Amino acid sequence: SSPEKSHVFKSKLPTIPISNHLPLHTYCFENFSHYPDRKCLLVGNGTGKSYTYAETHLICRKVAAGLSNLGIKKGDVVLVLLQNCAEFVFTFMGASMIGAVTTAANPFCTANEIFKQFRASNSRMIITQAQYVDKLREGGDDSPKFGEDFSVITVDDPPEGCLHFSVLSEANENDAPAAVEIDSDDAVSLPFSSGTTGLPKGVILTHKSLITSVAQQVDGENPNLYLKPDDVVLCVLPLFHIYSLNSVMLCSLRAGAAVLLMQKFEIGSLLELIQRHRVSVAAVVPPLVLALAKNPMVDQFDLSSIRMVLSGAAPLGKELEAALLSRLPQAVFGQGYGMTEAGPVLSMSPSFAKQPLPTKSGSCGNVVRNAELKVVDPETGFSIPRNQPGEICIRGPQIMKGYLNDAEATARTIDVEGWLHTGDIGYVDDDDDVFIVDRVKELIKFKGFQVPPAELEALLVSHPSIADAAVVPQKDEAAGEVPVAFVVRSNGFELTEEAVKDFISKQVVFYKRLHKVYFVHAIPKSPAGKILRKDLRAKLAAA
Ligand code: AYL
Repeated sequence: SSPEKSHVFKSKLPTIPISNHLPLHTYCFENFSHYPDRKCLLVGNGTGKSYTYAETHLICRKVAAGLSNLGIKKGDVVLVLLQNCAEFVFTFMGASMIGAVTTAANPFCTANEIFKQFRASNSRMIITQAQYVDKLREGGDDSPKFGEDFSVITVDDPPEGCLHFSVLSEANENDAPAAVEIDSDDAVSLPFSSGTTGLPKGVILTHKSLITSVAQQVDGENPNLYLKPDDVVLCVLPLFHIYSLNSVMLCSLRAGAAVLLMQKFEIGSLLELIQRHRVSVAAVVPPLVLALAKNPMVDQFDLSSIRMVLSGAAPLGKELEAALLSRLPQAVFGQGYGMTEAGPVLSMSPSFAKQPLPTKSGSCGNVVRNAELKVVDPETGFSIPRNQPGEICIRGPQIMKGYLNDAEATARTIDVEGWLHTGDIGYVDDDDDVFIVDRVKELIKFKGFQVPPAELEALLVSHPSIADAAVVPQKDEAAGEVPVAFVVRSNGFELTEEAVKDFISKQVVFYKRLHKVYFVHAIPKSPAGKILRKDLRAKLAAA
């Protein structure tokens, strides 16, 4: 690791021209006039409803006009609180068309969590389902006020005080402002991520970042992720997470494939839908690989249409990969490695390419094209050669513009040379295969969902009987990792494990719940007061 030599890794695929000067919706719908009647969205909820490319594009334009009729302008933020549905796609693309920004959240979030994101993103409107509206009327005294600070649109029967989605989807498409100037550096999507440390922050993804990322996957004569026009791509992972939004929705639209929208994961209906719609490409996370590999129901269905399975968002064991392939012998399996801030994809299996290349089991594929990846020694900051683990860094036009209103966190994550530091430890081997071996950042991943320890720690110390607390990941067979807490009781207070768990579960979405509480006398800290998470993780591993 000498300072003179810099070790930078690039894709084996040639660099390609990328149309990242366009607005995102123009780029995604660039080719659809060649196939207006091809299926674009298939709604997998039993209604059998579907939309062709021409219909989808038209509704997106109507939604653009509808949003604009309701006062949404360029730069405004719309909060989408939806499970997967066609309206999610219409809203995202429609907002893009008028230069507005979509921030999406998990509808299972608590009112508090939703309002935090609402406020931080300065949202103007919430698009949701009727069942989540009551939650939006709650909120504390300082919460944004329903009907005053925001309007609510529901995609189903609107409860009192809400508008129906038809005010958007049935607007006159010609009402949209004629020429919205969109700069490629303007935000289009604002996912929230805690990054390497601290609380969730808005991640500014611009038209340029998302186009670049999609192009790195599906563009070029030899696309890295080869989606064909007759592909049916499974969209069961939530669109409010960047993995599904980017690698499923945007990539499919660009490539002209059909997207099969599934509201939520349930193994029986998933298998039935795969069989009925002849799903050919499945984007999954490790817990879903587990279900497909091990659930006995799988044998009762014909899954022979699946030609590609992409797993990402969390580490996947080799045994599980092997088990899946024995179930789906005709399919090509590979991983993608991403991080919201990175746009999100850093590396992708070359086995999905039009001219596929082999990759090793356990690897996350090769760095994407038109980008640079390096591995740095966390001590010295110098880049290091192949086969040695260090912190993965990525540079390219796909990475985020920065965190919203947080220059300090941005500067901590993207250095002056433009390298984004992931907080992941990994290495690149002799064949350019990327392997992730550890995580040095605070982040905990429950089934691929982000659990930011700092958020739970802040809640814990707000409890009158808790003097100090630290939250760390514990390995878990089904979820990958689960959050567990080390808690110091305040002097003289009684406090049970159950009470601590309940206190947290009332305030957070299900995947942030504590799975165990260990009472201790002190939290180990560095002289500067930083929690020594490594020590706590080691304590768990030893137990
Ligand atoms: P975030 N293997 C191991 N760890 C992974 C992997 C993987 N394949 N993918 C993601 N991670 C971890 O922001 C890693 O610690 O985005 C990374 O820093 O919710 C963190 O998850 C980022 O979590 C794709 C494939 C997107 C994957 C993604 C991941 C988006 C997850 C598009 O095609």
